[in-house]
Amino acid sequence: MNRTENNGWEEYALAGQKRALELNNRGPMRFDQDGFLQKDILDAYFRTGFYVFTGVISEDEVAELKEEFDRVLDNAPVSYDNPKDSRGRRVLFDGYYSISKNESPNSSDSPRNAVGLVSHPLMMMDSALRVYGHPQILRMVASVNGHDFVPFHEAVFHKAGGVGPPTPWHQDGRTHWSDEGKSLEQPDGSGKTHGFNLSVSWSQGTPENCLWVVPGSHRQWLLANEGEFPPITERLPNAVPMVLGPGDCGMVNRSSLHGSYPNQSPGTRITMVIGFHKRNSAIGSKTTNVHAFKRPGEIKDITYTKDYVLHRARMIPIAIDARRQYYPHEVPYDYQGSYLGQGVWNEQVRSEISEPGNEYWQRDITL
Ligand SMILES: O=C(O)CCC(=O)C(=O)O
Repeated sequence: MNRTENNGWEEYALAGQKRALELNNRGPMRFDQDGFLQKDILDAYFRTGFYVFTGVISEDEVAELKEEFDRVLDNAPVSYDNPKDSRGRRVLFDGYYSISKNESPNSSDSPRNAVGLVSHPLMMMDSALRVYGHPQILRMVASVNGHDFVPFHEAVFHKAGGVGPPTPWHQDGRTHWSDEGKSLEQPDGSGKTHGFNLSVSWSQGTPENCLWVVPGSHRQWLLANEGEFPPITERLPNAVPMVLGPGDCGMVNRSSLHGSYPNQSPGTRITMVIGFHKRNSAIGSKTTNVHAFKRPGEIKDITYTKDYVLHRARMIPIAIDARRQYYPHEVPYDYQGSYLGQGVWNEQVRSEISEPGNEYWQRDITL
């Protein structure tokens, strides 16, 4: 029996969808005459801790993302011990795949289905790099973080139909809380922040396979005062599903409590998480970095220097230039932030950003 037939899941999912629609935090990106997101959108994001932007990525661009990601999945390693794909080919990005060992009775043996996460897609998929330079997305980012925003981290979540692993309930932000666990981010978005995850979707989300968020949970850290996150086996009564269709983008404050249930539905969910910080929330912050690794699982203590942050910021103008070359008729985003290095895209830069031991993601910014 799957979860949708069992134990009140259907009622839970329906009630969650109803609550989600009542939040008024969903719709297309709308900008004012100065190029900033309309105030009602920003207010809804600051109030609820997330926002769904519909129809951001065009159908053609979604098709390119799907096609390139299919190739990445086809080249997944058979296992962590066997760096060959299922056709015996060398894995181009060995070490970048997180593979789940599935005990489910529906489990398929396909190495593709076992992939739960692919880290650092900007150096694997030119279509992903172009999305990273998308002018509407970057205008939205500047509206939330100010013009001198800087990168966070990127990865593709792959929740295969029937076998997709859950994502435990968690709040990502670990740095900018008071001793009592109050958010240093102010209700209007000012102050130090943990930035946001932007899930770019190229699949059809459903309550069964999508990310769920607890609205308003970004104001208080559950781990403060020796607190804990609830287990993902718990269906939180206030959580709502963040359902994304192909081309939609879901922005989630990294302080919000979020997670996803095991995907027992037939539909696979694929979302690429990209994200950005305020530069002033990053430089000088002392924290534990969990992202600057080939795949999740390691940690290091770090204080972010200006040099570290500005080197990583170079990926923004690189992506804008890659997009400008591919879409010569589109008005490119004019990045006002500082960065170190050349902000252009060519084959020399492709080698630079993927140089072993000095890959761009070695300066990912966990906050
Ligand atoms: O999409 C998911 O299931 C997890 C996303 C997430 O936890 C994150 O981006 O921090």
